[in-house]
Amino acid sequence: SLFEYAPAPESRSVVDIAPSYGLFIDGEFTDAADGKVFKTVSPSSEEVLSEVAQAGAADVDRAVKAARKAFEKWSALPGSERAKYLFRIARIIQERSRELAVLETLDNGKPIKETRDADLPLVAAHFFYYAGWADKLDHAGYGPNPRPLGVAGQVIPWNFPLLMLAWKIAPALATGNTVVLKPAETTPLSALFFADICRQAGLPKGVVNILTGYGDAGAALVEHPDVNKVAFTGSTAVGKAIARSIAGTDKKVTLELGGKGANIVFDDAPIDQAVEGIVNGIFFNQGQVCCAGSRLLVQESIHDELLDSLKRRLSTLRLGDPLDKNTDIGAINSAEQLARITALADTGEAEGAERWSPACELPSAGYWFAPTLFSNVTQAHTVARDEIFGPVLSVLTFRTPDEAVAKANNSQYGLSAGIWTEKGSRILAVANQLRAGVVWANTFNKFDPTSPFGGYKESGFGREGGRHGLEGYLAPSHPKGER
Ligand code: TXE
Repeated sequence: SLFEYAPAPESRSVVDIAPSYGLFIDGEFTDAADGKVFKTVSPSSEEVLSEVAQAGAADVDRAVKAARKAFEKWSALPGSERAKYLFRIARIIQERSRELAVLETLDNGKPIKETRDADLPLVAAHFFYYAGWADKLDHAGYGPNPRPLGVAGQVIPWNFPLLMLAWKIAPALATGNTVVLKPAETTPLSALFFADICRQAGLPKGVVNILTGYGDAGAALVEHPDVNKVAFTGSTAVGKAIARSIAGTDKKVTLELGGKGANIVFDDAPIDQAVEGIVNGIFFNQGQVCCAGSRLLVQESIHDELLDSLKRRLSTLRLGDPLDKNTDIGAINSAEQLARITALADTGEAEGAERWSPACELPSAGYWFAPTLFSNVTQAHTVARDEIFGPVLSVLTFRTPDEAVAKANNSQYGLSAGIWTEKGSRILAVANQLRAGVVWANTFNKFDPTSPFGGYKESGFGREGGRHGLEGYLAPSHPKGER
């Protein structure tokens, strides 16, 4: 009947995954110079999906050379020509979005509902948005000849593989830079499919190069002397190491690192709406989100009521096969990440917080972690301080707006925050006092290519997205606009 909604699982046969892939250098797929390969597995089943080439320093050098060579012609193209390629890429992404969504879900473990409705539409939107900028840079206050930097070395994480690629590649190409990008070792496949899309779009050879591999390849890339711009998203530890390694060079750098976002719920908040926002804030992508609302700050007077509603809502979440369209909670991306989450969550109990999870059965194969809530958390607890990067929410209380602000800001990070209240004046007052790159009001995890994103403190620096995202890829214009 019309009232029964039970969509079938998405079929994995919509995507054709080859048994092996090479590196994408100068428009061709090629083996690593030393012939090394590694396997990528599906975190929900531990099935080997494919074997991909493992880049080393020699491959990095080859890719940077290809990007340097391509830069001359690419940067000399009129913006309107570069726009055409970006629009073409955006449209192919839309046309192939079902295939890409299934691929991303298989390689990453996140629910198809998310790849289909969030990741893929945002990926296409990013390319459309920056395509729109490519021919308008001359008129946007960047001087008559806005200059690209050269070769961009980009290193991305595994939590939003294709979206992070879009955040990095779209503004780089729009501004006339060329790219060498290294995806994370646990999620190489969508970047390789993107390489194929570049070929399909007829993008000139060498403008985009994709190097699959580990951290050593990432380090060789950012340290390469012919790389002019470094863009990194990942852990704070690696971000700091990168900043140190390029100190003293003239490379331009943007770092997008960890977070410990506070979701602040005032006593006048619409509770049901807030519960949805809290759930979305921490359980979207299994909490493996840099701007996750991993700290819930709730006004004391509504603590019990809110916690009851939250527990009821968590009990309805469905965990399991990420290709099932009904699934809310998918797999954790890797065994390493699962071990990290487990260890951090265990400190919660050991340090005296109260742990709760809804009844749910974890599949026997793959990497899984049940949605977890810690109450009676104090600011000293590890679960209130460290980024867990998993489906774990820590609940703290406050009495006054000032106390809420103080607690929200009591973090080494400053990436995101949320405010839930009916009072517009309070939204403005509190938002202005929060040291967070993005503050959402009565919503959470809302993204748009037109909005800049980035952090304060140890969450990194520079902004991606929006007009601000262009600045990270342009040289300061010459006083008289001379080149
Ligand atoms: O990150 P890494 P990991 C946080 C999150 C998570 C923790 C560890 O808390 O639990 O980091 O995750 C490449 N030079 N975030 O170990 O190592 C690596 O190959 C250059 C938050 O996966 O930072 C991958 O491509 N590159 C975050 C990318 O860096 C290096 C997203 C990220 O991996 C490198 C991911 C090196 N020395 C993790 N070492 C966010 N901000 O969203 C590794 N890499």
